[in-house]
Amino acid sequence: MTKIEILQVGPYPDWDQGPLDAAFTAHRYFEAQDKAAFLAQVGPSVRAIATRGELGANAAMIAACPKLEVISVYGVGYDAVDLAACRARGIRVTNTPDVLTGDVADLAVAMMLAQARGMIGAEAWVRSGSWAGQGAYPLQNRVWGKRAGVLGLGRIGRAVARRLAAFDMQIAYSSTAPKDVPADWTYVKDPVDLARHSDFLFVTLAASVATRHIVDAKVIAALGPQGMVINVSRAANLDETALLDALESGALGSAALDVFEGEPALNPRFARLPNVLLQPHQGSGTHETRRAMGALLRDNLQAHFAGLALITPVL
Ligand code: 8YV
Repeated sequence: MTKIEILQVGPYPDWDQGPLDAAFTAHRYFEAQDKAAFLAQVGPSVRAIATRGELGANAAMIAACPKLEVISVYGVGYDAVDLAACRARGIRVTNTPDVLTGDVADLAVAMMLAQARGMIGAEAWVRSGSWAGQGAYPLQNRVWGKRAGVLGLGRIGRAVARRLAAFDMQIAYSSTAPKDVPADWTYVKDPVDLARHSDFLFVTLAASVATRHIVDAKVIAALGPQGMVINVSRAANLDETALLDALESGALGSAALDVFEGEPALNPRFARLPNVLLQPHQGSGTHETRRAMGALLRDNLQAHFAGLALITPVL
């Protein structure tokens, strides 16, 4: 039987690539030198796109595939998929929610702890012999009992807040409307007010045009010289230039970031800052979660081509 042809936007681990290749003819966009020529060549026979959260599928890619029926995203975020183009042509879109929630929340909390307690510098202190040579590591900052603000109380924001509650932190959150939450979590609609009432501000919003730069210079100023921002969502939710300015001047205490504009290339200003913790977009990056994401990506494709309901539909 002829296999259905798909466009594969980015690489997957071997354990996903095998089953994907067994089920479909996957045209590897990421390996093509001349992307436009490759799209012109394979696009006409492509019926599905398999992509990754940060890569998505843009208008040109979608337009190059006139028989496209479905886009399956390996990731919860689908902000890089041109949804308007999909809606206009009735193209279905799926993502991988839920399976990655716990890991992204774990990393967000780990980043807060590592940065507040200076663990990266402390490890280097021990490893380099400075502990023995120069003495005790400088004192760091307490986490437990402090004020946490969670900007965006979706699946991941809620999982972060639940973890923070176990650190006896005071939880406030911002979302479009109050949610059904434990009685001691405070709803603060305005992000500037939320930042003003936070020592640690977690950015856990699904990115969209509406949330672009929601963490702007005003929010950053409200968080202040003792505050820390932790971003595990998308770089676009945060005004990176305003963030860098504030980190350099000391107007913001520190930041712990898993996502960057133009990643994996970073603004070189980040590397010069002592008050940032930088992570390589690895919120969902555990063996367990990536396996579950790969399986869900394929299951959505299989369901579509079997005429069954999509498991985790976006559109
Ligand atoms: C990436 C993510 O998809 O879930 C998301 O939206 O950004 C991540 O899980 C991951 O880097 C795999 O591409």
